[in-house]
This record gives sequence, C-alpha cells and structure tokens, in this order.
Amino acid sequence: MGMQEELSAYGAWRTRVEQTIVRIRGWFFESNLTDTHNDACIEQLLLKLRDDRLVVAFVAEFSRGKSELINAIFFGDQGARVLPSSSGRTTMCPTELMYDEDRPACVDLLPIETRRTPTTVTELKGQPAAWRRIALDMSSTASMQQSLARVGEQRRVAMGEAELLGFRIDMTGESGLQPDAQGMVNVPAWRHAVINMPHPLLRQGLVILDTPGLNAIGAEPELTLSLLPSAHAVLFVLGMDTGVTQSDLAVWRTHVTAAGGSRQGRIAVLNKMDSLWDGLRTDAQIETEIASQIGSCAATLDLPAERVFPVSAQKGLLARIQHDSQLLARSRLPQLERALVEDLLPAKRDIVGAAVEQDALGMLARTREMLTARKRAVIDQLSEFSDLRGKNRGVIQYMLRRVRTEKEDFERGLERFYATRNVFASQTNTLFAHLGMDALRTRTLHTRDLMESANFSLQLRDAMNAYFNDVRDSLQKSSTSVDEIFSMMEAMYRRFSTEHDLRLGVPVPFSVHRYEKDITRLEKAFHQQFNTWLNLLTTEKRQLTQRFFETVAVQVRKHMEVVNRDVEHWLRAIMAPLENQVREHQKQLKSRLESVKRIHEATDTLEERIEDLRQNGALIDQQVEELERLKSALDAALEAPVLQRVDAAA
Ligand SMILES: Nc1nc2c(ncn2[C@@H]2O[C@H](COP(=O)(O)OP(=O)(O)OP(=O)(O)O)[C@@H](O)[C@H]2O)c(=O)[nH]1
Ligand SMILES: [Mg+2]
Repeated sequence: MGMQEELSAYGAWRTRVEQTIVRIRGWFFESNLTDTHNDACIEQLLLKLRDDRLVVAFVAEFSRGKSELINAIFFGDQGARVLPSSSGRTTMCPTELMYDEDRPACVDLLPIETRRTPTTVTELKGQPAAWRRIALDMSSTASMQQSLARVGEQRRVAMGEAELLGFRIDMTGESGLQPDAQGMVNVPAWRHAVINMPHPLLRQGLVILDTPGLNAIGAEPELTLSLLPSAHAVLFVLGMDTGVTQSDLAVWRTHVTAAGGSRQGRIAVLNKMDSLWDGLRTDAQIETEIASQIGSCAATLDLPAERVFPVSAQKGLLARIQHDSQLLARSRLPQLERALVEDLLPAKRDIVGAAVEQDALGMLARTREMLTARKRAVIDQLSEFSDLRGKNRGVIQYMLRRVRTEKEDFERGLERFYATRNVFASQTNTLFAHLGMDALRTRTLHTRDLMESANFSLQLRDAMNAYFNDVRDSLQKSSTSVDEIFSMMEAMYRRFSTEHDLRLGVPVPFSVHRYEKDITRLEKAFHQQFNTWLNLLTTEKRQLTQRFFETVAVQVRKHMEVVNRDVEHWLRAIMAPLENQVREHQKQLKSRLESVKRIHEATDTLEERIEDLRQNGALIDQQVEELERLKSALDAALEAPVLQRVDAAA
C-alpha cells in the first residue's frame, strides 16, 4: 500500500466515525434525549474530527534535498518535478502545502516586509489583504512549476535593511548572509508561502511543511515555537555526501529539539545515497559505508539507528516519473514512506480515538445511566401500583400522603441544590477571572510597553520573566479554584446519592497542571533564544525580541483558550449529571403523585395506570436497545483497521 492508499484508508476511517456520530446526534434529537451539555459535546467532537490535519515537516540545512524528497514522496505521480529544487538555496521561506476547498488553487505569498511589524504569521493568516495571491493552473505542469518557483524569489537590499528584517549578517557568510562589495545582500522576497493545491493526499488533510535552510530563515520564531512543535512528524534531512555538519547540528538544535515538541515522530533521512553508486565501489562496500554513516548519524543526533533512513530522493523521483520499480526499490524511498505512515497514522488515530471515546462514549454512558434510572422508577411504581390491586381507599390515601411527603422532602433538598448552584456560579466567575482572556490581554499589553521602553537586555528579560510568572500564577490560582469547586460538587453528589437515592457516582476531577507544561515549554524556548543573542541591546535585537514576544503571546493565548475551553467543558460535565438527575427525579415524583391522585379521585382505573407504566417501560427498553446498537456501531467504526501492513511496499 502506498502513502496515498494509507492516507485514504485513514480518511475513510475518520469519515465513518464522523458519520456514526452524526447518526447518534440524530437519534438523540428524535428521541428527545438532548440537553445542552450533550449538544455541546457532539458539536465539539465533530469540529475536532473535521479539522483533523496531519502535518509533516521537512527540516534541514539548505541543499540537503528537502524539496526533492517532497517531490519524490508526494508528487512522483505528477510526471515532473513540482517543487523547485536545485543546487544552492532554493526554498527561501517556510512553505505549507495543503488543500482548503474554500479557496481556489493558488500560491499565497506573504511579503518579507511584514516582518517590520510585530504581527505574527498566524495573525496575518486572518488578513488576506496582507498576502499576494498567484493562481495555480493545475492542468499544466509547466505553468504550475512557474507559479511555485515564485516562492524562491529574492530581493537585493542594504545590509541594515536586512538586519531590520531579522536576518543575520556575517562577512564570511558562515553564520549569516554575506554582503557583496556594495554592502547589499539577497534576502527572501517572501516571509511565508501557503500553496493551496487540490492534490489527493492534501485533500485527505495532509499538510506538508517545507522549510528553508538556516540563514535563509533568519529569525522566524513561529517556526520554532508553533509550526514545528505542532507537526505530527518531522523529517530531518542530511546529505550522505556531507554527513552531519556543524550547521546541520545547529538546525537540528534550533528547529527540531529546541522547542521540546517531543510528541511527534522524528525521522532522520540520509539523502543522496546515490552519490555512493559511483560504479567503483562494490555493493558490499556501499552497504558498509551506509551502515557506518547511519551509525555515526544516529550517535550524533542521539536517535536510534532504526530512525535513520538512507535514501535517494532524486532517484526515487526519477523512478516514479519513469515507472521504474527497480530503481524505486534501490532508492529505498518506500521504506522511509512506510516508517512515516506508521508514525503518523496510529498516533493520529489514537488522538482522534481518545477524543471520541471521551466525548461520545461518555455521553452515551450518561444517557444510559439516565435511562436506567427512568426504568428503575417505572419498575418501582409498577410494583407499588400492583400492590394496590384490591386494596381499599384508605390504603390509597395513605400512599398519597407518602408520595406527598417524599416530594416535599425532595423540594427541601432542591433548595440546597439551588443554593449550591449559586455558589457554583460565583466560584466559576472567580475561576474565569483567573483564567480570563481579558486579564491576559492586559498583561500582554503591559509587557509590550515594558519591552518598548527597555534600555537594557536585562529589562527585556525581566519583562518576559514577569509575563511568564503572571501566566503561571493565574494557572495556579485557577487550580485552587478548581479544587474548591470539585470538593463542593463532591459533597453535593454524595448528599443527593444518600438522601434522595440518586445514582450519581463521583464527579470527574480536573487538573490544570498539565497545561503548565506548555507554558514551561514556551518559556524554555524563549530563554534559549534569548541567551543566544548578545547582551548588547541593538535595534535589531530589540526587534527580534519583540517579534519573539508576539509569537510567544499568540501561543500563550492559544493555550489559555484551550484551558478555558476545557475548563468550561469540565464545569458542564460535573454540573450536568446532577442537574439532569434532579430534574428527572422531580419529574418522576410529580408524575407519581399525579397518578396516585387520579386513582384516588377515581378518574382513572388502577389498571389503566398500570398499562401506561408498562408501555412507558417498553419504550425505555427500546431506547436502551437502540443506544446499545449505536454504541456498538461507534465501537466498530473506531476499531476498524486503519493501517494495512503490506510488506511489498511501493
Ligand atoms: N545526487 C543526488 N542529488 C540530490 C538528491 N536529492 C536532491 N539532490 C540535489 O540536491 C540539490 C538540492 O536539492 P533541494 O531539493 O533543492 O534541497 P533543499 O533541501 O530543498 O534546499 P533549500 O531549498 O535550498 O533549503 C539539488 O540540485 C538536487 O537535485 C539525491 O537523492 N541525490
Ligand atoms: Mg528546498
């Protein structure tokens, strides 16, 4: 199975899961079983499923063959080299290849000048006017290549200007751009490119991120802080002819391991294996050479040797264009592709599966509990009424009194419930005040001001430290609030379980701590970046720091939005069962009282009431059965195999 089929299989799996959830939503609606909590759960879940993208990033120093590798893996069937690849620097800015049906096939380019303002790429993605759009004609390879080549455009600017745009200048050209005799340097014309292409793999939700080598990037903190850590797989490309050089290591450290995004699969690729096929070495010599290169590469990067793949991207591409299966096998591209798919899909499937399990199965379980409670009430009433058969009015009167007392008891309990709900509301307000996006906005503005007025590096660092401390502090305070809410709800659950016989179990706990990790990761990345800059506060450095801060702020905001969303979800999740069961119990008491009253007043016969209850019970049984069917359907959809391991790769 090729990459294409594997991804299609995954897409089909996801669609099946999604369809089952839509079916469940429909049934809930028809059966009158929806409530706001369930609705919100399902909507969130569907959003998660629809927005499910797989991001594969290619990272390396320039000319290691990233673009060629992308061509060979993803565009071999195009019959030509799609992404520009040539000796020297080709890819000049981070380039995302994806497909979004709402936009035409096109290349969107963000001018490099946007780096002069602190606005981040993420923010600019919401401002179409900031981008230059070039149409992409998918019917002609030549015109497509022409459009794609524009990603590599450059501009000649004065050194000072280049520095303002965040590029490092180095007279020797080693650790920065090298100026010519006139003091001019070539900088990329674009800061970021998004290629929207209706390619089958991209349609499946695959996003490919091609990055330029070190010096061409200059300072683009988003790559390190956001794009790369959120990628599901990172392919780090090395040249078999060069091995791991100092600048390769620098790229590995700044882009791959620095931001600490260790969740994704990391694969090292030893490209240009064909440089060993010189016609002089024997096959055995080539193998020995490859094995030794793998060993030293694995040791230097601290990766297991199985994660290092020797390939020839160029021969692989050629083989695909010429349909030469022997050459394809020799390029060893299929092994790399298999590793990539095996990394990507199960990981992704686990994430999606866990979300579905938590949200959808949780909701089914809650509904199941509610139906069970309803059924129990029906059975109790049935036996109560059956006992009344042949009894005189006195007994019925006695029963009427008993139900009334029970109802009054429960209503007193309800007062406590309403009081708790008020406390809950005020505690929730406190919690959101700690987590609040407004507070975060004020904090961000304040830090921005401090940074602007800073005269020394130390002040910049202090401003950032204060910012992170503030964020952490708000998380800690939220954690205390969460604990308070939990204890109160736990007591309430217990009380209603013992005093009114509700089956509530224990409320789900919640921890804010796991979100602190993300903040710590950002802080670490900031310090690492900051420490690499000199202690002198130049205009360039101030700009760099500010731009870096803006990226950090956007990331922190995103994380805090997630915390807020999760907290909201949790609050609903602990309040909803209590509210539902209380409401349910209240309804039952009312209908029971109603029934006994009618029997007492002889408006209904006992047998009629018993028959009603029987029918009601049968309806609940049917609902439980349907619920079980839906649950099995969801289990089956989730468990369907996604990845077929086929040994004959290619
Ligand atoms: N012999 C050989 N050459 C290769 C191979 N892969 C790429 N190349 C060549 O290496 C050069 C650089 O390839 P690119 O794909 O442009 O490299 P890149 O990593 O994208 O480089 P930048 O975009 O400049 O950062 C090109 O001339 C390719 O033809 C390979 O497997 N074997
Ligand atoms: Mg390239």
